Amino acid sequence: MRTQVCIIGGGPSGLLLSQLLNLKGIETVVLERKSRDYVLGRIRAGVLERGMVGLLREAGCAERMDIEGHPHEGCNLSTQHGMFRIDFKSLVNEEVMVYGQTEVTRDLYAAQDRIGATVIHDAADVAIHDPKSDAPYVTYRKDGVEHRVDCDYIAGCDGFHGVSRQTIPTGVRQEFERVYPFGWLGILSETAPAAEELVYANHPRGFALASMRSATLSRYYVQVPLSDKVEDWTDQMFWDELRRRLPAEVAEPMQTGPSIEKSIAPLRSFVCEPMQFGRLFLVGDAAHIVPPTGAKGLNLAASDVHYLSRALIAFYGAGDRQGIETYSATALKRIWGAMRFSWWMTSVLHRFPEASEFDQKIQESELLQLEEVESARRTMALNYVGLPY
Ligand code: RFL
Ligand code: PHB
Repeated sequence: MRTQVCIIGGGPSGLLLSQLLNLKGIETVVLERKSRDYVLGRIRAGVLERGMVGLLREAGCAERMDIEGHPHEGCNLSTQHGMFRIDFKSLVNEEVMVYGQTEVTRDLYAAQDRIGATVIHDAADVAIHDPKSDAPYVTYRKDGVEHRVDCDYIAGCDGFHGVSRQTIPTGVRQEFERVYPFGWLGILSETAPAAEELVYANHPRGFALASMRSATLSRYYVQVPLSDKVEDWTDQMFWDELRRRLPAEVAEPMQTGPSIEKSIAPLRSFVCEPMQFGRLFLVGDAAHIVPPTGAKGLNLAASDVHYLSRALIAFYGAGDRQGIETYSATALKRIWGAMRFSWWMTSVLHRFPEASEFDQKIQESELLQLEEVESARRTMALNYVGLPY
């Protein structure tokens, strides 16, 4: 088989890239290791930046998001002094869209089906060959049969555990990492959200977040030690702990019910540089991971797709190689901005086991500054709604 761009991974990065390229007449083949149902079963991000919302509209798959998504003009931070609001609208005249990653992915698959794009599921043993040559190709196995895809370019959209990043020789790639000494225990429940907007809580017992997917579906998280196992947490224990950490005005009226999903995610910051190697480009989680505190993971994947799709469209349309040659540097500049913000939000909102009393006072002072100083809130709002592309 021959195509112009072979895309490894059928998560949000791979599907969005495929959709944007196909709409400009560029041929793609998407190779996904898992089944479609498996990919759609993942519960992940819930907050979309303005840039991602714009890209989904451009990709022709925003119809349902525009009806069912919830624009939020602010969020709340809760500290030992009480709760205060970060008003995105008045601070930076922007908003974010609350619409789940699962729904985004579902809409992307539907859009790919509509235009007849090639998405191959259950593709095993995907391997990248000769990415530095002018004739790269990708091999995979499906139903016991070996296949080969010859292409011009390869987009590695295969997440943190994929093969694409590992294809870049260790002498070429440099990795930057911080692992945090805690995880997030998250649940999804068919209950009305506890508050109209998201509530991020810094509490002496640890961080908590009240988020949502819709008027009838809530998503909640609590910070837990890395040694905790999901089986150790009954629903009742989760609700009791969440209630302790959220401010009383949110916790008391909060509806509870059985969890329909429960999992623990570790928190890390990770960047791989460079994000290109010959004709291979890394996109999304394949190249970087952020802790979820700033709600940036999915949004960063979208900004990579923005830069790479523009670059490939300029190349195929006008023979312009500039965007292709500078993809890594352009994408990394914005990635490091979001890395800094996610690290900062994680640092001010969590309780770190090794924190000294001095560290604790500094954290309290930082939160007080956010509460009292408008320019501090503006900087946070600017980053939360997303830096411009
Ligand atoms: P994905 O979504 O991981 O998709 C990669 C796809 O590639 C496939 N794949 C392969 N295919 C072929 N061959 C191989 N060898 C392959 N290896 C892997 C995988 O099956 C998968 O379908 O990466 P992508 O598209 O870059 O999208 C990134 C986002 O998914 C990610 O940044 C966010 O979900 C991160 N994230 C969160 N982000 C937020 O903004 N807010 C959140 O609340 C949030 N919660 C989360 C998260 C990520 C989590 N992970 C990764 C465990 C919660 C969790 C649990
Ligand atoms: C979520 O709804 O899953 C969510 C929202 C905001 C975050 C992280 C996760 O910062």
